[in-house]
Amino acid sequence: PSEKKTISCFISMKVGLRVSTLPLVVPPSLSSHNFSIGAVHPLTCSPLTYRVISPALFICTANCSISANKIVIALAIENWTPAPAGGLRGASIIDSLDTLYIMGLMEDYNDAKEWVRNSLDLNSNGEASLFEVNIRYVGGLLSAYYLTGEELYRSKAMELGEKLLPAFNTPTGIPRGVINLGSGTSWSWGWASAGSSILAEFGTLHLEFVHLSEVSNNPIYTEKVMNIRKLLNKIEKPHGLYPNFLSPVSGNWVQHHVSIGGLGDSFYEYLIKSYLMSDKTDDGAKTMYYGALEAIEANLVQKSTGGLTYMAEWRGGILDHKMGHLACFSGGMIGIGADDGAPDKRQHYLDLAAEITHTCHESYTRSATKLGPEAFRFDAGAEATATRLSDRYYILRPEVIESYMYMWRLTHDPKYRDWGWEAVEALEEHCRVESGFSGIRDVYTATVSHDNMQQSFFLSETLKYLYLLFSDDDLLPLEDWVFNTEAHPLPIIHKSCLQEEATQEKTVSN
Ligand code: DMJ
Repeated sequence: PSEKKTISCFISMKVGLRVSTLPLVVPPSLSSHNFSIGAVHPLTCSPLTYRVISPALFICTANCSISANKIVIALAIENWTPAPAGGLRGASIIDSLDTLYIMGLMEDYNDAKEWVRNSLDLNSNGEASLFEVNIRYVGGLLSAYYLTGEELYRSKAMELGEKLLPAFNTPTGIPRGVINLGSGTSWSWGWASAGSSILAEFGTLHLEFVHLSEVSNNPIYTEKVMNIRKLLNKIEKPHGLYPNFLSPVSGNWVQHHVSIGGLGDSFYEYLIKSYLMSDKTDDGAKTMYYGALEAIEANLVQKSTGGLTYMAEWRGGILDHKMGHLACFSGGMIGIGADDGAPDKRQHYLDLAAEITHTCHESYTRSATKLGPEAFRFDAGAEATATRLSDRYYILRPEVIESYMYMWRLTHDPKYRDWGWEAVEALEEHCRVESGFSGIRDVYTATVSHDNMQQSFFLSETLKYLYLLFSDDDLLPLEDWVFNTEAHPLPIIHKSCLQEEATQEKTVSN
């Protein structure tokens, strides 16, 4: 069948591998997986503590009494997070499918798969976020399909993709942010100014939609996202910047607030990743990415009095010297894009990526828990610390660890593994609760107060990026995979693959 041809074709020609049978990634066996952390961290890593970050997902520490795997999957099933997905159940299960598989937790992975087969109902009535459903569910299902070759995931992803299409029925084709999957009606978030759509939401569909077209052989998904790009290219951008709010009716910016953190973040990430996922053929995405990065550097990147590089927020030309935890993904993003920048900029981009990652690490080291706040500031005497009570929480977010993982892969500087290990220890000490991991309300207080919430992205992103940080580079190599913004790996669509497909199609039609 054609989908099997496509899936096996995605494997990189560079490593000389041809896979004729599925799956693309063979899960490691629990006993044989070899972790290299001991080699770089002799001080803190005894053989016992290696296992904290082993496939058993942080669970096999000395005083662990419950089976590792059961904790993860029980949590996934009981604490499915309804909030982001409007009645759509099982966010934690879908978000953890690939993590479980990659870590070789096959018993739990199989339980999760059975849940998808028997209980995942995509006809929910409620307020679902197009963005969250796309990055967590479509991304999670596609990634599970590509990793395992299970048809179940492909058909669920296609069914869901089709249900998202009505959100694009607007005068401009810019989708609205909210959709009822049962009825197909869609509307804008009540809190977004003047019925606008949000840059980080409508700009974070490209990777999944291109792959939806791949697996369904239906170009409509690619057409929808290419139309968004066309409009963004056409409209005038203040100082070359992309504001966070756009009207899906008029196609104009609604206000001039620019952020590389919340509301803007993953739009930029998807530009460079679209380019990389196209095997560097998508020049439109490349041009937009480097153009945007230049504007960001000229207008948002700042150096603090203490010498820390950070990304400020921009409100109609006025800078707010605040950096959100969310914006810390940008170290990794600038890092993976460094190599394809103008030759005279490559080292500069790598340096910038390292500086931002360093700043984000500082936001962790300057707290009592060694975990970072939701936002930190560089004004009124503050240097990478939160000054407002409302910014002091940590909800198990991945972005800082994500940048460590990319910077480790790009430089192999052991400090990134050291920093990742500090985060492991802090998570163990402050976030572990009896039934899993919880966010905390104030990173500056060592006697923590838990928020009793384990976000699904902890399973899909935070744990996966930590696992990859301490694994060898050939586990999901960056030459073959891009991670969507929820850390779900999607294969790079290699040029040689497309050529091969075209030849085969020609032969068939002859
Ligand atoms: C995730 O759902 C995604 O990474 C998204 O792009 C931003 N926020 C969360 C994690 O913090």
